[in-house]
Amino acid sequence: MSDSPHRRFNPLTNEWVLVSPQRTKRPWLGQVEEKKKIDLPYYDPECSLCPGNTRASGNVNPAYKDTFVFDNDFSALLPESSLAKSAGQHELLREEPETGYCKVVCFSPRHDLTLPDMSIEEVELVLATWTNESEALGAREDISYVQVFENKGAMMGCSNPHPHSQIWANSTIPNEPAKELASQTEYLRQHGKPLLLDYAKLELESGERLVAANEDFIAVVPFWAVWPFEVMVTATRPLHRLADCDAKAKKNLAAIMLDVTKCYDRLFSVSFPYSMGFHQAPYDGKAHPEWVLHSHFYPPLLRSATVRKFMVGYELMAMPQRDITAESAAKVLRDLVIK
Ligand code: H2U
Ligand code: ZN
Repeated sequence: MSDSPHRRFNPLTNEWVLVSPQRTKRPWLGQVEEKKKIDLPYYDPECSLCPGNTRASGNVNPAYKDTFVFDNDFSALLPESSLAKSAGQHELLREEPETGYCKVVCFSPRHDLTLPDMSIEEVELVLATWTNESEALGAREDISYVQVFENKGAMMGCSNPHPHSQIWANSTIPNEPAKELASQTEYLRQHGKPLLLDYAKLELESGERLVAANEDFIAVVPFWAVWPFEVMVTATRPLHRLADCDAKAKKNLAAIMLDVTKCYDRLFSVSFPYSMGFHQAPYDGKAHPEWVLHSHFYPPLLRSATVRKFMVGYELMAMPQRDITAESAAKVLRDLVIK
């Protein structure tokens, strides 16, 4: 692998990333900080997500025992929009109504847990909840796309440590999945095979960017990763959405999510912050043979529990840039996966 500056292409988004491996002689400078263990209570009377507590809206959470779903009290999308699709607007000043639904999904009644602290059965239950909610929202006439995501840690703007995720469902397909849809559609047209299945095959053959693998999924630091320890989990067979996973695939997906999040926590001896989300095939009423179910983990940390990567100057003005290569990052993470 070249040690000189180069750029790598992300075939899912059609964007390039600048890689400057010469800037780090070693993949990871090994600055280890004291583990700042924040002892959270099992139940926090002030937490808006704990069982039995009252939320900002005045609604009271039930005494839930496993997962719990509610409509976001501060939804970014609403089922109705008063904005009319106006004709005659200038092409430089376009606006359109956007409608949808926002949900919050609590993983557990336990305030002090995070995904990697949970058992595989508990993670499977979270997957089942995401699946059911996605299918219910996706079945609606007014929905074209369902985004499941988790912001973890204050560094990623997460407002509350209580383990939870969100689901936003839109009437249109948002930017990132729209780019992925175009690329995957074009790749299938040209090659007759889904882009991500071909990519997964390459990664399984080479192994150099692999973090974990099982019969249905691989976790890799993608060739085109932007964030230092970015990981993509992708299916290795034609699964389009969470709902396409049978019991075995669901177990394997839960297992690989635990592999990834546990090795993340070991990396800098800290509860590892990230934004994670699933990219499922759009729910726009069309068949999606091009689409392969996958998730992206975007963690901000670079060298320690406190040294983060900023996407600033050059990244904002020109293109994303990274120092450590995807291969170096993958090796560090792979060595931290418990076999
Ligand atoms: P984060 O995952 O970014 O922390 O967001 C939590 C969501 O929970 C946030 O979108 C919602 C916020 O609107 N929320 C409620 O719906 N009710 C509350 O009482 C607190 C938080
Ligand atoms: Zn709580």
